[in-house]
Amino acid sequence: MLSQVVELIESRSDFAITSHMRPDGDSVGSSLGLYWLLCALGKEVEVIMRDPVPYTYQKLPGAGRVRVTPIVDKAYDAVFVIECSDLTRPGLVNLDQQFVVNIDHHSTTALFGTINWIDSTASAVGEMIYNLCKAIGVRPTKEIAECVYTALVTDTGSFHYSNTTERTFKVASELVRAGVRPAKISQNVFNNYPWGKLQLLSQVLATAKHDASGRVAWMRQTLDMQERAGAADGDGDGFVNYPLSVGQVEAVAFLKEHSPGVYRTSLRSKGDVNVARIAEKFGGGGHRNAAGCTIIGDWEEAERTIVRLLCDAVDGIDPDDDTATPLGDPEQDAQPETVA
Ligand SMILES: [Mn+2]
Repeated sequence: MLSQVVELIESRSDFAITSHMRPDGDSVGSSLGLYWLLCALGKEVEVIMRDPVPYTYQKLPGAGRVRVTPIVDKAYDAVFVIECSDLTRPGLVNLDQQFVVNIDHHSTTALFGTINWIDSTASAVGEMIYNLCKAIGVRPTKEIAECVYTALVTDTGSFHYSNTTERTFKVASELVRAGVRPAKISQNVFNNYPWGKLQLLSQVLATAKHDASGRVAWMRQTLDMQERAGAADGDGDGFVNYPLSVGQVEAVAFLKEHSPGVYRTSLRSKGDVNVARIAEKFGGGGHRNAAGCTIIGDWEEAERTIVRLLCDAVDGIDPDDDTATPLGDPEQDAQPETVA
């Protein structure tokens, strides 16, 4: 919990911060926000990640200082693990030999840390980092504020998603007071795509389909499309939201070919339609309106299975009432996509 994190930071001096593979706005923003907070306290600290900071977040203060490494190669007083459902998600060898502090806002996270600070009411881990600032008595610097604001604005879909609360706006307002220029952050994050991403989007959108009712939509991305577009691995992130912009559509699946026969699947929904329940059937997880899982098998079969479950979900049928066995092996190789 928070008080344990405060006590740990006050009593120790040499820290590392890490987050999940293929980091997103919340993981990069929160990691760097915590980095600048610990710097402000005069601590030794570095951010270590298995994957590089995506192009979209490279303008964040401190992004250039992130050390990309597949292994934890020294002993720290503690390692903060941000936004991870379990200790394998950072993809770092020897992480299990460190004193681990687990900080997350997903209620489904495993309690893998020596200290676990989980707040499922926070819209983003960024909001928790802001609370940590307050608790430890550090005024948010411009660097902290820009990083934390980026976490907030990405994880709430620009304050569109249902995780956006009064508290989110209050924190955002205080971050603006601390020096954040929202238009500048939005420009850097949302109007800063590489050309390849646009080309990839045009190919992916061309595959979009919907069921007879128009309430369920799905689309796919193949490795071949990615190569033709000259797109990077994370360039398909966020595409799942496009079909949801259609008024009638209540649930969306986006199947992204990760390697032959392995599909990273993002699920989104509106209102009461619970896609986390579906993701869990494949060993994934997430929130009611945003979840993810990995499906292993044949394209057509994978699509059919997930579409049927989504159709059931919009009709109010519980996925566990269904006797059909889903594709994929939840015990093997499946891990949640990172979701807001
Ligand atoms: Mn998050």
